[in-house]
Amino acid sequence: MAETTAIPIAPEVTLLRGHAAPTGPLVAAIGRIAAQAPFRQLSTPGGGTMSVAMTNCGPWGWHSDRRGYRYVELDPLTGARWPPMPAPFARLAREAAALGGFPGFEPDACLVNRYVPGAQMGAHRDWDELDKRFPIVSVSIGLPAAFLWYGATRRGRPLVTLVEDGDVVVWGGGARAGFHGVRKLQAGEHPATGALRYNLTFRRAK
Ligand code: MD3
Ligand code: FE
Repeated sequence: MAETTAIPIAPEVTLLRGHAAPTGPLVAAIGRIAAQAPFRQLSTPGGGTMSVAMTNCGPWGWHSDRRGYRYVELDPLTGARWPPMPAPFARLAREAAALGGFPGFEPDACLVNRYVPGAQMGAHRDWDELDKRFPIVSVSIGLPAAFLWYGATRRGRPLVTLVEDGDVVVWGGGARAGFHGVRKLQAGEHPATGALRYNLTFRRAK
């Protein structure tokens, strides 16, 4: 693993620029995960459909439908367990968390997001996990995107950080409750992913 500069972008939010590069092996692993647990656009409790397509690997997978948001052990689409978390994914998450100031992180869920141009993620916080003392680790792959950090409230102007292929963001502690989102993806071409962006978010769900 290349050494990385840890850039604090807000209290307890650390950007590890390029820490997950090269991302080719991650893209290949995503392809194997999606062959077992296909990407799908989830419904929200409000009746909408998310523009980001999702799948999961690891013991627990994040799911949304008319009944709400929750972690499930079986993929509702196939009835099967989620594909196992590849060992290099778990190692990347653990090492990044430690660099971000959160040693001892062992994720049991990895949400895989797939963005096409025009897809976006509105301001929200990741709040379906049992123990909020664990951080979240996010890995950006492919086309660049604008991360939006709102902090304690979803009102007001967010801090905008451009994240690129291989960038890793770790947030925990007080920032664990922070509202965040992703601005609408712009069209482009990336050697690792073509016209797409992927994001891995590693969580401790249970
Ligand atoms: C830290 N995913 O799946 S990671 C999610 O890129 C989710 O797909 C996003 O939010 C994605 O729940 C982003 C989280 C994130 C977003 C913005 C930030 C972390 C941030 C801005 C500043 C610092
Ligand atoms: Fe989130």
